[in-house]
Amino acid sequence: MAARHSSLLFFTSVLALLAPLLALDIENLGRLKANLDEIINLHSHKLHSDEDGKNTQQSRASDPLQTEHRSWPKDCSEVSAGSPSGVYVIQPTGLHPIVVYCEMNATDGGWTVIQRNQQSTEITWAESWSTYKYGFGNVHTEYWLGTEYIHQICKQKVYEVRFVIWDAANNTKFADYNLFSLEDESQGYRLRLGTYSGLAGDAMTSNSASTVHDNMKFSAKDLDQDTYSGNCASSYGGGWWYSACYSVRLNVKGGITWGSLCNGNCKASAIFIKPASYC
Ligand SMILES: [Ca+2]
Repeated sequence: MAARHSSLLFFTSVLALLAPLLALDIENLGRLKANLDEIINLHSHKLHSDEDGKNTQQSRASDPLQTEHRSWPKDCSEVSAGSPSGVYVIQPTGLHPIVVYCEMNATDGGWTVIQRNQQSTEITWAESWSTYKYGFGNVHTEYWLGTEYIHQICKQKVYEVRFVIWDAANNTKFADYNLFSLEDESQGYRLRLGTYSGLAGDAMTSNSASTVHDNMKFSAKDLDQDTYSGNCASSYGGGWWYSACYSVRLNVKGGITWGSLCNGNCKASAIFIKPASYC
């Protein structure tokens, strides 16, 4: 008991010493307004590492970051079952560690939350291409994880997506697509969706070419890649996979729209992804 206590004590001091290094290594910590002490898998991860004994301490001292990010989950589906929803560090292949909100309660859990918004948000969402690329907002409330990070996560495996829409009466509706991927930046982060199921309506693959989102490139106010003569992102606010212009608009301050389910008066939205269950 005493040994365990001193080990914990030792560990707490190592954590304090390493905190600034870890903070630097987590690429989007500041951008998403997360604090180290609220990251659920930071503490447990470190305690676990410490059980390896003094050799761990040695290697951590010489190369702490190398030791630390060996075993971060690649997305929230790798967070151990039964863990609570909240802020976690993940490390998609080839990237630095990043913080993200993991939704562990909804159907089967293990969802990586790439977007969350609500009607009363204080975020304007009218950000530049580069701000969308690396994410912004607040991981606890409304945020965009980052178009590049989303692309990198989805490169790892075959992913599915769940759009969660709280309609005008605050009922929760889902739109699931059994495939979800973004092409790389040179291809404009073009969106690729699979087959729809759900009760929210198949608004992303609307049958009108002027309002469809599937197969569209991403546009921001300073990078117009839509199919409209004007600039949808400038006219309508946030960055999105605009055509000319939209049937779905989730990255916006007020006016959240999902097809005809809630046209400008949705209460909130979230976008969840995880590896497709049939893979
Ligand atoms: Ca245009």
